[in-house]
Amino acid sequence: MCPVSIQTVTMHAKSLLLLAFPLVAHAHFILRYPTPLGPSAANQETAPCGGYSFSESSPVTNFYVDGDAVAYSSSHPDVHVLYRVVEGNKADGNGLKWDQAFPIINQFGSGDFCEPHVTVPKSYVGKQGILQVIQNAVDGMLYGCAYVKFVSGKQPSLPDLCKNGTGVTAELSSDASLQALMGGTETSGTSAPSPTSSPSSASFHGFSIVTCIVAATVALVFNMGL
Ligand SMILES: [Cu+2]
Repeated sequence: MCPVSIQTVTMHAKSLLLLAFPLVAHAHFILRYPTPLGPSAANQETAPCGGYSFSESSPVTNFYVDGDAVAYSSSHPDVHVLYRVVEGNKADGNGLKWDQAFPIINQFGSGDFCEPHVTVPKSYVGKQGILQVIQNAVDGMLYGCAYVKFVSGKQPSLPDLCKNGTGVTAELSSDASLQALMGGTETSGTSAPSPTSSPSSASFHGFSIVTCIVAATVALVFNMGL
């Protein structure tokens, strides 16, 4: 349902390609806190940790189970986000028992975003594990992980990295694809319908939005006679 005719798009296919590249090759999101397994977003669509895995040299951050900060910088202005944790140093494989650490949110605006009240079951205290952030974004599922040591209590002073950019907001939401990763239901207590849409339908929907934006940009540029 793009507000631009197909002919306009095909006529300016070259311009379309030129404009599409910067949209594809962007930074997705960068986990800032807790310290991520790795700093690059280059392979961020690779599950479960954006192309990184635990090693002996992985940074370890204390994480307060009764409330701590998870901060990232995001290039997408409209994403759904799942926060979850698992004991141990592996984030993939069968039989992993993930615990959701915050209700699914819809985060708006691009830039820094911090959720300062991420909580973990008290049974994690004294253990080490992986905190995973998954964004369902316009270009698909994106993954970032941090290796953490779970400690009791609440974060006494939020890190400087915990900040929100201008106009960056969030609200509680739901997302069938993300909920499916947790077995189809949210653990926040709110009733959620069982997931009926596959993860790929979200990607296709997203892709058509990108296509529309590019097409609209092309139309605008040519209407202005540039
Ligand atoms: Cu992206």
